[in-house]
Amino acid sequence: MGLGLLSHTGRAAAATTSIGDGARVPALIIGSGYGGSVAALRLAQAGVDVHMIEMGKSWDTPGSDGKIFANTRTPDDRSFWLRTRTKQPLSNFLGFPIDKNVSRHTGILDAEEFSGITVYQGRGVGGGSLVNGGMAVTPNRERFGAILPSVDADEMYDVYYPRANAGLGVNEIDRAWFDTTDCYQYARVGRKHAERSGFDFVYVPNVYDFNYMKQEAAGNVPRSALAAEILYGNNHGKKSLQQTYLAQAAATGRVTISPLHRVTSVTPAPSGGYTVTIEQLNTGGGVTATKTVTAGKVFFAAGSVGTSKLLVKLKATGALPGLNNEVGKGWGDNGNVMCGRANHMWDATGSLQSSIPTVGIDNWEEGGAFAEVAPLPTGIETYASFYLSITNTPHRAQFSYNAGTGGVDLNWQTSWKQTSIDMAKSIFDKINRKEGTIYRTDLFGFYKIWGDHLTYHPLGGAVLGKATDNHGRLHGHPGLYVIDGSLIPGNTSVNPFVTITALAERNIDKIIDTDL
Ligand code: FAE
Repeated sequence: MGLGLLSHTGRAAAATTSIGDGARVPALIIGSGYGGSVAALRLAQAGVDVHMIEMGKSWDTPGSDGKIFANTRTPDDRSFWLRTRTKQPLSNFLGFPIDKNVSRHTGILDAEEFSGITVYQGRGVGGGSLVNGGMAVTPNRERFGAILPSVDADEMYDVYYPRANAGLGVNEIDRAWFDTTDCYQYARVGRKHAERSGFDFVYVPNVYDFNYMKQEAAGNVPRSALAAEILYGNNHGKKSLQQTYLAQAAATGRVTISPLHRVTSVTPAPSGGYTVTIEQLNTGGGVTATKTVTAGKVFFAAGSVGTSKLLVKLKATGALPGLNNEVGKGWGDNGNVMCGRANHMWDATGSLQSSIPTVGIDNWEEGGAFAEVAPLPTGIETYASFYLSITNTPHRAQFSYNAGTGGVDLNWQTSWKQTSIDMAKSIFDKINRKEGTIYRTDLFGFYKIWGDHLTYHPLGGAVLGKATDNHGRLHGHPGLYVIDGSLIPGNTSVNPFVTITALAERNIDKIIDTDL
């Protein structure tokens, strides 16, 4: 495709394989999201052969409709991880439930349920980058000390945030186009209301290629952001990790990936290194083989929930007895809470909405909330403004092993979301007063205002400087590292993936310098 634009035909072919039983690898990475992809690329560039184990699919083959990914209006078996009924984050529309039956498949979005909270996560080569909104936010420097107090902020802002933004292919929307295009009318209404109430309104960079989006709007290329694609993948335009870090990693010739393989155990090997137990899955979720591999070094990059669950279980069952008591602690939801507002008829938000959010309302200092103006790409005029707020919640939960079920529980409490709701209300109560508008009550159930049952941003569980040293080396077991969102203690004040990527860049630099 010309113009340097992205389409699935330009998707980088990651070197996928099926790891052999009994294989020996110098470095094994569990998971292929942000942390895992950074580690894979930098280790490979340093001359280390890397094998990545990813429980989800490789997402490189079109389905019967000719597309790799389904859109948000017509979810199908590609959309959810091993469910027979969809569990859409917005469960209702005009009060009516919109979930539907699908066949059980290793689909792209996992709605993982713990008591009190549903945690949404991406499944597949590329992890969360497959399903997320692409909002690429570097937190305000003044707030960084509260996020990761033990990390040198100068180094992060001078070296690692710029490196992460470059590696991720972050770009900014053309403001003149934003001001005129139909597909951001909803965001302009959000801007007008925020500014009339005196809030700081910010433009947020993204990894979606805005030049491609302009071409979509002009009718020159197949639509993706303008065809309601986001939560279940983008067929075009989005620079997810397969097009960025993983494409570069594949180009080194040193990185192979085993999709549909799930790590279940890591334990010290008698001959040095670690014995890793891996289940191979079919697309129905069944286990077709169990393999044992030996790895010199193991990087936990299974995401905050995946890494925490593994470490907590491995400590409790004695597979990794040296792990300390910080493992499983410090987990947070980044204060996520959703809501909608009902606008007046003169504030139509448009029937064509880009699924890629690109603006936000910043009331962090005064009210503890940063709200992204999110799309509702239903294809019809809804007169609704929709928001995902990130709030300064103090609540942190802990994972623990449940010997009865053999699973790992999380002690999150539903009532903890009230703090986040109060912080979000610091923005939306004021806007509603000013505009003479009300909250929508039909998006999360029958007469329910707040989407307070979920998070898109799980963080923590193996916190930097607690479960690990200041660079992600797990205490008690040399050669084991954590390199994903579980290092971050529950909150980043903004959307998290740029910080996860930058921190991974910082840590792998140190590890390559000193441990290899
Ligand atoms: P992650 O990307 O989750 O990767 C972990 C990988 O490990 C996954 O591919 C798993 O399938 C795999 N895995 C787990 N357990 C195992 C196992 N036992 N064996 C093998 N593989 C395993 O981790 N963030 C932003 O900054 N901006 C946004 O706009 C944004 N929007 C979002 C929208 C949605 C709907 C969701 C769900 C998330 C969004 N996020 C956003 C959050 C972001 O995607 C998330 O913080 C990162 O993906 C986390 O990166 P990690 O590397 O920690």
